[in-house]
Amino acid sequence: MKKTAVITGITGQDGSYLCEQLLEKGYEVHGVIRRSSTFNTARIDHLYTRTEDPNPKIHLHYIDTLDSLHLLSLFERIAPDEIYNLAALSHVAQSFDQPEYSAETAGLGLLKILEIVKTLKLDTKIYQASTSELFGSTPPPQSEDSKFLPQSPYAVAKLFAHNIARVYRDAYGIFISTGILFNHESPRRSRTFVTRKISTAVSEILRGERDSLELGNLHAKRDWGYAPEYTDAMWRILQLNNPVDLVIATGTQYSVGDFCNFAFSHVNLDWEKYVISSDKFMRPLEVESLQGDSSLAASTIDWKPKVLAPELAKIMVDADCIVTSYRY
Ligand code: NAP
Ligand code: G4F
Repeated sequence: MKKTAVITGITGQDGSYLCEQLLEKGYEVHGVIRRSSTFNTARIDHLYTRTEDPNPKIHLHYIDTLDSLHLLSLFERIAPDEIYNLAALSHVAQSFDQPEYSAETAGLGLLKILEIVKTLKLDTKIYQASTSELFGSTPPPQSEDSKFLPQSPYAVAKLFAHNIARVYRDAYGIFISTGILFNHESPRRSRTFVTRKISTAVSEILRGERDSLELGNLHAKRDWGYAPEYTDAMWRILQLNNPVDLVIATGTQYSVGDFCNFAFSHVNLDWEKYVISSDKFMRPLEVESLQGDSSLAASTIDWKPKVLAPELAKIMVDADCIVTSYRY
Protein backbone atom coordinates (compact mmCIF):
# COMPACT_ATOMS: atom_id res chain seq x y z
CA MET A 1 0.00 0.00 0.00
CA LYS A 2 1.26 3.45 -0.95
CA LYS A 3 1.98 5.49 2.18
CA THR A 4 0.75 9.07 2.49
CA ALA A 5 2.88 11.74 4.13
CA VAL A 6 2.30 15.39 4.96
CA ILE A 7 5.29 17.73 5.14
CA THR A 8 4.79 21.14 6.74
CA GLY A 9 7.62 23.44 5.66
CA ILE A 10 7.99 21.62 2.33
CA THR A 11 9.38 24.76 0.67
CA GLY A 12 12.30 24.94 3.11
CA GLN A 13 15.74 23.34 2.88
CA ASP A 14 14.80 20.15 4.76
CA GLY A 15 11.28 19.92 3.34
CA SER A 16 12.60 19.85 -0.21
CA TYR A 17 15.13 17.05 0.44
CA LEU A 18 12.64 15.03 2.46
CA CYS A 19 10.05 15.38 -0.30
CA GLU A 20 12.51 14.02 -2.88
CA GLN A 21 13.41 11.09 -0.64
CA LEU A 22 9.78 10.18 0.15
CA LEU A 23 8.85 10.31 -3.53
CA GLU A 24 11.74 7.96 -4.31
CA LYS A 25 10.32 5.56 -1.71
CA GLY A 26 6.91 5.65 -3.43
CA TYR A 27 5.03 7.88 -0.97
CA GLU A 28 2.13 10.11 -1.89
CA VAL A 29 3.44 13.45 -0.62
CA HIS A 30 1.27 16.37 0.51
CA GLY A 31 3.03 19.66 1.19
CA VAL A 32 1.70 22.44 3.36
CA ILE A 33 2.74 25.74 1.86
CA ARG A 34 1.95 29.30 2.92
CA ARG A 35 0.71 31.92 0.55
CA SER A 36 3.30 34.47 -0.51
CA SER A 37 3.13 37.38 -2.96
CA THR A 38 6.33 36.10 -4.56
CA PHE A 39 7.06 32.49 -5.52
CA ASN A 40 8.41 30.55 -2.54
CA THR A 41 8.71 27.19 -4.30
CA ALA A 42 12.24 27.47 -5.79
CA ARG A 43 13.47 24.42 -3.86
CA ILE A 44 10.64 22.17 -5.04
CA ASP A 45 9.94 23.55 -8.51
CA HIS A 46 11.67 20.53 -10.07
CA LEU A 47 9.17 18.24 -8.30
CA TYR A 48 5.92 19.65 -9.60
CA THR A 49 4.44 21.56 -12.50
CA ARG A 50 2.17 24.56 -12.17
CA THR A 51 0.02 23.40 -15.07
CA GLU A 52 -2.80 20.86 -14.72
CA ASP A 53 -1.16 17.49 -14.32
CA PRO A 54 -3.49 14.44 -13.99
CA ASN A 55 -0.82 12.60 -11.99
CA PRO A 56 0.97 15.21 -9.89
CA LYS A 57 4.02 13.95 -7.98
CA ILE A 58 3.23 16.11 -5.00
CA HIS A 59 0.08 17.77 -3.76
CA LEU A 60 0.48 21.30 -2.42
CA HIS A 61 -2.03 22.82 -0.01
CA TYR A 62 -2.05 26.52 0.80
CA ILE A 63 -2.32 26.54 4.58
CA ASP A 64 -0.50 28.64 7.13
CA THR A 65 0.39 26.24 9.95
CA LEU A 66 -1.21 28.65 12.42
CA ASP A 67 -4.54 28.05 10.68
CA SER A 68 -5.65 24.93 12.55
CA LEU A 69 -9.13 24.76 10.98
CA HIS A 70 -7.67 24.16 7.54
CA LEU A 71 -5.02 21.78 8.81
CA LEU A 72 -7.85 19.78 10.41
CA SER A 73 -9.76 19.65 7.16
CA LEU A 74 -6.66 18.44 5.29
CA PHE A 75 -5.79 15.75 7.84
CA GLU A 76 -9.42 14.58 7.96
CA ARG A 77 -9.51 14.28 4.18
CA ILE A 78 -6.26 12.38 3.65
CA ALA A 79 -5.68 10.65 7.03
CA PRO A 80 -1.89 10.65 6.52
CA ASP A 81 0.29 7.75 7.66
CA GLU A 82 3.07 10.17 8.57
CA ILE A 83 3.32 13.89 9.34
CA TYR A 84 6.68 15.65 9.28
CA ASN A 85 6.34 18.96 11.12
CA LEU A 86 9.16 21.12 9.75
CA ALA A 87 7.43 24.52 9.44
CA ALA A 88 8.78 27.24 11.74
CA LEU A 89 10.48 30.58 11.81
CA SER A 90 13.85 28.81 11.90
CA HIS A 91 16.27 31.75 12.13
CA VAL A 92 17.60 32.10 15.67
CA ALA A 93 18.73 35.74 15.39
CA GLN A 94 15.40 36.74 13.82
CA SER A 95 13.49 35.13 16.67
CA PHE A 96 14.76 37.93 18.94
CA ASP A 97 12.99 40.41 16.62
CA GLN A 98 9.82 38.32 16.24
CA PRO A 99 9.51 36.43 19.54
CA GLU A 100 5.73 36.05 19.46
CA TYR A 101 5.66 34.75 15.90
CA SER A 102 8.52 32.37 16.78
CA ALA A 103 6.53 31.01 19.71
CA GLU A 104 3.48 30.54 17.52
CA THR A 105 5.20 28.78 14.62
CA ALA A 106 7.98 26.86 16.39
CA GLY A 107 5.97 26.11 19.56
CA LEU A 108 2.20 26.24 19.16
CA GLY A 109 2.33 24.89 15.60
CA LEU A 110 2.98 21.39 16.89
CA LEU A 111 0.30 21.65 19.58
CA LYS A 112 -2.29 22.38 16.88
CA ILE A 113 -1.25 19.27 14.95
CA LEU A 114 -1.35 17.11 18.06
CA GLU A 115 -4.83 18.35 18.99
CA ILE A 116 -6.10 17.60 15.49
CA VAL A 117 -4.63 14.09 15.44
CA LYS A 118 -6.11 13.45 18.89
CA THR A 119 -9.54 14.86 18.00
CA LEU A 120 -9.77 12.93 14.73
CA LYS A 121 -8.39 9.79 16.43
CA LEU A 122 -5.91 9.36 13.59
CA ASP A 123 -3.40 6.52 13.60
CA THR A 124 -0.68 8.83 12.30
CA LYS A 125 3.03 8.87 13.12
CA ILE A 126 4.31 12.41 13.70
CA TYR A 127 7.89 13.66 13.37
CA GLN A 128 8.76 16.90 15.17
CA ALA A 129 11.79 18.97 14.13
CA SER A 130 13.52 19.53 17.47
CA THR A 131 16.92 21.19 17.58
CA SER A 132 20.31 21.30 19.23
CA GLU A 133 19.41 24.90 20.17
CA LEU A 134 17.47 23.27 23.05
CA PHE A 135 20.83 22.59 24.75
CA GLY A 136 21.78 26.27 24.58
CA SER A 137 24.46 26.93 27.17
CA THR A 138 24.90 23.29 28.24
CA PRO A 139 28.51 22.40 27.40
CA PRO A 140 29.27 19.69 24.80
CA PRO A 141 29.10 16.85 24.07
CA GLN A 142 25.28 17.04 24.07
CA SER A 143 23.21 13.86 24.00
CA GLU A 144 19.58 12.87 24.70
CA ASP A 145 20.41 13.03 28.43
CA SER A 146 21.91 16.53 28.43
CA LYS A 147 20.16 19.44 30.09
CA PHE A 148 18.09 21.87 27.99
CA LEU A 149 19.10 25.51 28.61
CA PRO A 150 17.67 27.43 25.63
CA GLN A 151 19.15 30.85 24.81
CA SER A 152 16.66 32.40 22.35
CA PRO A 153 12.92 32.85 21.80
CA TYR A 154 13.26 30.28 18.99
CA ALA A 155 14.83 27.70 21.28
CA VAL A 156 12.30 28.30 24.06
CA ALA A 157 9.47 27.80 21.56
CA LYS A 158 11.09 24.58 20.29
CA LEU A 159 11.43 23.40 23.89
CA PHE A 160 7.69 23.91 24.38
CA ALA A 161 7.07 21.75 21.30
CA HIS A 162 9.58 19.14 22.47
CA ASN A 163 7.86 18.87 25.85
CA ILE A 164 4.31 18.92 24.52
CA ALA A 165 5.30 16.03 22.22
CA ARG A 166 6.27 13.98 25.26
CA VAL A 167 3.07 14.92 27.09
CA TYR A 168 0.79 13.88 24.19
CA ARG A 169 2.77 10.67 23.73
CA ASP A 170 2.43 9.74 27.41
CA ALA A 171 -1.07 11.08 28.04
CA TYR A 172 -2.86 10.04 24.83
CA GLY A 173 -0.62 7.40 23.25
CA ILE A 174 -0.02 9.53 20.15
CA PHE A 175 2.93 8.31 18.07
CA ILE A 176 5.22 11.32 18.04
CA SER A 177 8.99 11.18 17.67
CA THR A 178 11.46 14.03 17.76
CA GLY A 179 14.79 14.43 16.05
CA ILE A 180 17.12 16.71 18.01
CA LEU A 181 19.02 17.78 14.94
CA PHE A 182 22.29 19.69 15.04
CA ASN A 183 23.03 22.24 12.31
CA HIS A 184 22.75 20.83 8.81
CA GLU A 185 23.49 22.73 5.66
CA SER A 186 23.48 22.41 1.88
CA PRO A 187 23.40 24.50 -1.28
CA ARG A 188 19.67 24.87 -0.53
CA ARG A 189 20.30 26.60 2.80
CA SER A 190 18.83 30.08 2.98
CA ARG A 191 21.47 32.79 2.50
CA THR A 192 20.76 34.27 5.93
CA PHE A 193 22.43 31.32 7.70
CA VAL A 194 26.14 31.62 8.25
CA THR A 195 27.45 28.73 6.10
CA ARG A 196 25.51 29.80 3.01
CA LYS A 197 26.33 33.45 3.65
CA ILE A 198 29.98 32.39 3.51
CA SER A 199 29.70 30.16 0.43
CA THR A 200 27.79 32.76 -1.60
CA ALA A 201 30.26 35.46 -0.57
CA VAL A 202 33.17 33.30 -1.78
CA SER A 203 31.52 32.89 -5.19
CA GLU A 204 30.76 36.62 -5.42
CA ILE A 205 34.31 37.57 -4.47
CA LEU A 206 35.60 35.20 -7.16
CA ARG A 207 33.33 36.85 -9.73
CA GLY A 208 34.56 40.28 -8.63
CA GLU A 209 31.10 41.31 -7.36
CA ARG A 210 32.31 42.17 -3.84
CA ASP A 211 35.53 42.35 -1.86
CA SER A 212 34.55 41.63 1.75
CA LEU A 213 32.17 39.66 3.98
CA GLU A 214 30.68 41.00 7.19
CA LEU A 215 29.86 38.37 9.82
CA GLY A 216 29.14 38.41 13.56
CA ASN A 217 30.69 36.02 16.09
CA LEU A 218 33.56 34.14 14.43
CA HIS A 219 34.31 32.07 17.54
CA ALA A 220 30.96 30.29 17.96
CA LYS A 221 31.35 26.54 17.39
CA ARG A 222 28.87 24.31 15.62
CA ASP A 223 28.46 20.64 14.69
CA TRP A 224 27.68 21.01 10.98
CA GLY A 225 26.36 18.13 8.84
CA TYR A 226 24.87 17.67 5.37
CA ALA A 227 21.09 18.24 5.13
CA PRO A 228 20.03 15.27 2.92
CA GLU A 229 21.60 12.86 5.41
CA TYR A 230 19.56 14.49 8.18
CA THR A 231 16.25 14.23 6.32
CA ASP A 232 17.03 10.55 5.78
CA ALA A 233 17.37 10.29 9.58
CA MET A 234 13.90 11.87 9.98
CA TRP A 235 12.37 9.11 7.84
CA ARG A 236 14.29 6.38 9.67
CA ILE A 237 13.07 7.72 13.01
CA LEU A 238 9.44 7.34 11.91
CA GLN A 239 9.97 3.76 10.69
CA LEU A 240 10.64 2.53 14.25
CA ASN A 241 7.85 0.66 16.01
CA ASN A 242 7.99 2.94 19.04
CA PRO A 243 8.36 6.71 19.33
CA VAL A 244 11.79 8.09 20.28
CA ASP A 245 13.76 11.29 20.85
CA LEU A 246 17.07 11.05 19.00
CA VAL A 247 20.10 13.31 18.63
CA ILE A 248 21.34 13.57 15.04
CA ALA A 249 24.84 15.06 14.73
CA THR A 250 28.27 14.43 13.25
CA GLY A 251 30.14 14.51 16.57
CA THR A 252 32.60 17.04 15.12
CA GLN A 253 32.91 20.70 15.92
CA TYR A 254 34.31 23.73 14.09
CA SER A 255 34.16 27.49 14.63
CA VAL A 256 32.61 29.97 12.20
CA GLY A 257 36.19 31.07 11.42
CA ASP A 258 37.13 27.44 10.61
CA PHE A 259 34.20 27.21 8.18
CA CYS A 260 35.39 30.45 6.52
CA ASN A 261 38.82 28.88 6.17
CA PHE A 262 37.40 25.70 4.55
CA ALA A 263 35.30 27.73 2.09
CA PHE A 264 37.86 30.38 1.11
CA SER A 265 40.86 28.04 0.93
CA HIS A 266 38.90 25.75 -1.43
CA VAL A 267 39.36 28.47 -4.07
CA ASN A 268 42.83 29.48 -2.86
CA LEU A 269 41.76 32.63 -1.01
CA ASP A 270 42.91 33.69 2.47
CA TRP A 271 39.68 34.23 4.44
CA GLU A 272 41.31 36.62 6.91
CA LYS A 273 41.83 39.13 4.10
CA TYR A 274 38.10 39.30 3.37
CA VAL A 275 36.10 38.56 6.53
CA ILE A 276 35.20 41.34 8.95
CA SER A 277 33.51 40.76 12.31
CA SER A 278 30.79 43.33 12.96
CA ASP A 279 28.54 44.03 15.97
CA LYS A 280 25.63 44.25 13.55
CA PHE A 281 25.43 40.44 13.36
CA MET A 282 26.03 39.70 17.06
CA ARG A 283 23.09 38.20 18.98
CA PRO A 284 21.66 39.40 22.32
CA LEU A 285 22.49 35.91 23.64
CA GLU A 286 24.72 33.39 21.91
CA VAL A 287 24.99 29.60 21.90
CA GLU A 288 28.75 29.24 21.96
CA SER A 289 29.43 25.55 21.57
CA LEU A 290 27.47 22.66 20.06
CA GLN A 291 28.80 19.16 19.43
CA GLY A 292 26.40 16.24 19.42
CA ASP A 293 26.70 12.64 20.50
CA SER A 294 24.49 10.60 18.16
CA SER A 295 25.54 7.14 19.30
CA LEU A 296 21.92 6.27 20.15
CA ALA A 297 20.91 7.05 16.54
CA ALA A 298 23.73 4.82 15.28
CA SER A 299 22.39 1.86 17.24
CA THR A 300 18.63 2.43 16.82
CA ILE A 301 18.22 3.69 13.25
CA ASP A 302 21.61 2.68 11.84
CA TRP A 303 22.41 6.29 10.98
CA LYS A 304 25.94 7.62 10.60
CA PRO A 305 27.06 10.93 9.08
CA LYS A 306 29.21 10.84 5.95
CA VAL A 307 29.85 14.47 4.96
CA LEU A 308 31.71 16.58 7.53
CA ALA A 309 32.20 20.36 7.60
CA PRO A 310 35.42 20.59 5.50
CA GLU A 311 33.77 18.70 2.61
CA LEU A 312 30.41 20.41 3.18
CA ALA A 313 32.05 23.81 2.68
CA LYS A 314 33.47 22.62 -0.66
CA ILE A 315 30.09 21.27 -1.81
CA MET A 316 28.42 24.59 -1.00
CA VAL A 317 31.10 26.77 -2.59
CA ASP A 318 31.13 24.61 -5.74
CA ALA A 319 27.34 24.85 -6.02
CA ASP A 320 27.40 28.63 -5.61
CA CYS A 321 30.21 29.00 -8.12
CA ILE A 322 28.48 26.88 -10.75
CA VAL A 323 24.82 27.81 -10.28
CA THR A 324 24.53 31.52 -9.71
CA SER A 325 20.74 31.37 -9.74
CA TYR A 326 20.27 29.76 -6.30
CA ARG A 327 18.80 32.74 -4.50
CA TYR A 328 17.06 31.08 -1.52
P1 NAP B 1 13.80 26.60 6.57
O1 NAP B 1 14.59 26.38 5.34
O2 NAP B 1 13.79 27.95 7.21
O3 NAP B 1 12.28 26.17 6.24
C1 NAP B 1 11.22 26.51 7.10
C2 NAP B 1 9.93 26.16 6.40
O4 NAP B 1 8.82 26.51 7.25
C3 NAP B 1 9.69 26.92 5.08
O5 NAP B 1 9.06 26.05 4.18
C4 NAP B 1 8.73 28.01 5.49
O6 NAP B 1 7.96 28.53 4.44
C5 NAP B 1 7.87 27.23 6.47
N1 NAP B 1 7.05 28.07 7.35
C6 NAP B 1 7.47 28.96 8.28
N2 NAP B 1 6.41 29.51 8.89
C7 NAP B 1 5.30 28.96 8.35
C8 NAP B 1 3.91 29.12 8.55
N3 NAP B 1 3.44 29.96 9.48
N4 NAP B 1 3.04 28.38 7.79
C9 NAP B 1 3.52 27.51 6.85
N5 NAP B 1 4.82 27.33 6.62
C10 NAP B 1 5.70 28.03 7.35
O7 NAP B 1 14.23 25.57 7.71
P2 NAP B 1 14.98 24.15 7.57
O8 NAP B 1 16.43 24.39 7.71
O9 NAP B 1 14.45 23.43 6.41
O10 NAP B 1 14.51 23.46 8.93
C11 NAP B 1 13.32 22.68 8.98
C12 NAP B 1 12.87 22.58 10.44
O11 NAP B 1 13.91 21.97 11.21
C13 NAP B 1 12.60 23.92 11.11
O12 NAP B 1 11.54 23.72 12.02
C14 NAP B 1 13.87 24.22 11.88
O13 NAP B 1 13.59 25.05 12.99
C15 NAP B 1 14.29 22.83 12.28
N6 NAP B 1 15.75 22.61 12.46
C16 NAP B 1 16.63 22.97 11.47
C17 NAP B 1 17.98 22.71 11.64
C18 NAP B 1 18.98 23.07 10.58
O14 NAP B 1 20.18 23.11 10.89
N7 NAP B 1 18.55 23.28 9.34
C19 NAP B 1 18.43 22.09 12.82
C20 NAP B 1 17.51 21.73 13.78
C21 NAP B 1 16.15 21.98 13.60
P3 NAP B 1 8.54 29.65 3.42
O15 NAP B 1 9.39 28.91 2.41
O16 NAP B 1 7.31 30.25 2.84
O17 NAP B 1 9.35 30.61 4.25
O1 G4F C 1 23.91 29.73 10.74
P1 G4F C 1 23.30 30.22 11.98
O2 G4F C 1 22.35 31.37 11.86
O3 G4F C 1 22.60 28.96 12.66
P2 G4F C 1 22.13 28.71 14.18
O4 G4F C 1 21.86 29.96 14.91
O5 G4F C 1 23.10 27.77 14.80
O6 G4F C 1 20.72 27.99 13.96
C1 G4F C 1 20.54 26.96 12.99
O7 G4F C 1 20.84 25.71 13.56
C2 G4F C 1 19.95 25.33 14.64
C3 G4F C 1 20.43 23.96 15.14
O8 G4F C 1 21.43 24.14 16.10
C4 G4F C 1 18.53 25.27 14.12
F1 G4F C 1 17.69 24.90 15.12
C5 G4F C 1 18.13 26.63 13.60
O9 G4F C 1 16.82 26.52 13.03
C6 G4F C 1 19.11 27.03 12.50
O10 G4F C 1 18.94 26.16 11.41
O11 G4F C 1 24.42 30.65 13.01
C7 G4F C 1 25.47 29.78 13.37
C8 G4F C 1 26.50 30.55 14.19
C9 G4F C 1 25.90 31.36 15.34
O12 G4F C 1 26.71 31.22 16.46
C10 G4F C 1 25.96 32.80 14.85
O13 G4F C 1 26.08 33.78 15.87
O14 G4F C 1 27.12 31.49 13.32
C11 G4F C 1 27.22 32.73 14.00
N1 G4F C 1 27.30 33.81 13.02
C12 G4F C 1 28.39 34.62 12.86
N2 G4F C 1 28.14 35.52 11.93
C13 G4F C 1 26.37 34.18 12.14
C14 G4F C 1 26.89 35.27 11.45
N3 G4F C 1 25.13 33.68 11.86
C15 G4F C 1 24.40 34.29 10.88
N4 G4F C 1 23.19 33.78 10.57
N5 G4F C 1 24.88 35.37 10.19
C16 G4F C 1 26.11 35.91 10.43
O15 G4F C 1 26.52 36.89 9.81
